[in-house]
Amino acid sequence: MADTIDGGELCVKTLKAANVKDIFVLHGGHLDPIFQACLDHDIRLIDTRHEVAAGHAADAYARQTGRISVAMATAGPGYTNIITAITQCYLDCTPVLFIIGASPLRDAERWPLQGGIDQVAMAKPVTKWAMQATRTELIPHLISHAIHEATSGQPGPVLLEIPIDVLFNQTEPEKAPIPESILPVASPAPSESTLKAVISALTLAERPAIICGGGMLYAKAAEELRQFAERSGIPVYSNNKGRGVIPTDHALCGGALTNIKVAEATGMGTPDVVMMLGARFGMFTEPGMLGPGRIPSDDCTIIQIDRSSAEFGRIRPAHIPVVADCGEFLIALLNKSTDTDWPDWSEWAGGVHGLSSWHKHAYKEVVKKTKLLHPYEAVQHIVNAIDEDAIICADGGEASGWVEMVSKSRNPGQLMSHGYLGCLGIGIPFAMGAQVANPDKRVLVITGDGAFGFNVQEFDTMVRHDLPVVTVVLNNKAWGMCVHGQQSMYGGNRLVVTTLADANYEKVAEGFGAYGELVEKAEEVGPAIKRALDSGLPACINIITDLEAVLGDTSGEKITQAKQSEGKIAMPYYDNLEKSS
Ligand SMILES: Cc1ncc(C[n+]2csc(CCOP(=O)(O)OP(=O)(O)O)c2C)c(N)n1
Repeated sequence: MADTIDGGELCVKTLKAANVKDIFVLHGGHLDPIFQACLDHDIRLIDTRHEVAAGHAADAYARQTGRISVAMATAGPGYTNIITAITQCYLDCTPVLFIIGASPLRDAERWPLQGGIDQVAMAKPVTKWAMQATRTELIPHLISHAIHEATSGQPGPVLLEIPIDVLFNQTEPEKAPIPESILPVASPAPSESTLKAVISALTLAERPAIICGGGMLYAKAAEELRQFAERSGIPVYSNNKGRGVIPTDHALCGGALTNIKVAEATGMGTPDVVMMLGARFGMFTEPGMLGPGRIPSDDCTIIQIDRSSAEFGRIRPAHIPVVADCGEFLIALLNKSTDTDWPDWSEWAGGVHGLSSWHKHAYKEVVKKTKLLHPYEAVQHIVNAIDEDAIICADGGEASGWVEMVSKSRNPGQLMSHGYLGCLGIGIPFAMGAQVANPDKRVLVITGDGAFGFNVQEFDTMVRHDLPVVTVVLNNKAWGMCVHGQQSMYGGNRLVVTTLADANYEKVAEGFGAYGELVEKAEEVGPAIKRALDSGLPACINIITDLEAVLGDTSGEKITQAKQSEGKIAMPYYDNLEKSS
């Protein structure tokens, strides 16, 4: 009989062709042929204690490496558990291949174990592409197609469901050719005329700005961006995903998008021409949780560079829409602008950078007034105790806000935080993915105590896989952002389902074999972080912080406005409602 190959081996050999080295999984017998083949083909399996953690870790791994990343979950509950992670990849445009087990094709409509649901249909609204493998020999083709879908155009998650009978089945190798390599699709570059229009619009500006988003993370063009910013003198803002494309202490770094509102409030004015590099308009630019008013203002000229035309005209008109990869665009722009005579914007750019650390002055006195440690001060001590290249994963309601404000970034991907899903629990899994992708870097999680609870079981994964991530809990014994929201909306005596227990989280971590410490005083934070890093183990530092400390952005101001105005109704997180007459 001729040699045969099973679906698992086909799967793994195809993933090798795409240079996949690590896969995040939680076991299910439906997928065993894949796991067995990984043993033979030198692919590392990082097995987690909850499927959502495998999915989030794969998400972080893709953000860190800029390459396709892979997560697997078994049929039925394994799949339903991982859907949150798929959804986050979808909203944040992360290229992850999810391979999902399924009950036998043969047993459709017979109520088989972990079956009876249309998994592909469930995936369609939250993936770029979702498909079922109906024949074993189709597996290599479907995987390479899936990877191209995930990584080309606007990146995003893809899902391949492989029913157990299709995976265990065997075929002759010549019926299922495996591609030699699966190379990234060439990225689109801008045309000459577009570049001319971009340069001309920028040179006419009085207060130009560049806004970077996730597109810059995958473009791997931080160096080109820095060169262009320095050559033109245009300051650079970025959202969470684009952070670090220019170092936070660079004289042209404007920091977070919310700083545009700070510039407006100080009378400095806001940008009149912005160049959006792989950044979208949406919750980070529109009125709502981040305060009233739009970023940038309505009369601003918008140059928008994105790999997908679907973003143009969404919410805001793009005056110069450019379908291009941000890296290709910046290279072409640098070449085209060697002789450009850029106006002198140094006063504006200096002001923009100066305001990026507004919080240092704003919180200097505030931190002295809380009875317990203020989270702003706690994060300052953490940041001062770690090396400049450490990766920080922020999680929690207000906790992540403090981290975004205080932490410094020298490189893209150095801070990973919440995106459009606003999903608590990402911190620890993100850190696991980042640590696997960067074995030589130190990785920390800074999280609220509420968010910490979602994936605390992953200390087991970190211990087993030697991932020395340091997790710091900012423990205010509450769902802090929710408490503060209820206080503003309903008054302090109307708190409901928003408080938490006084738990020894460091002891939970110790129970898994990790290093743990409890910290209550400011001066203890730095030394405790250093001891945790030196332990070489996964670690948990439980810092007691003051619930009285409220993050400036929390809806208070907006709610007060609504309360004072007849025609408005306040809602948390979104713009106020207009009362219907
Ligand atoms: C998975 C998920 N569940 C619920 C929420 C709603 N939510 C947003 S912020 C928040 C409180 C977070 O509390 P914690 O993590 O302790 O951070 P803190 O605000 O106290 O800093 C909650 C419950 C969410 N965003 N995600």
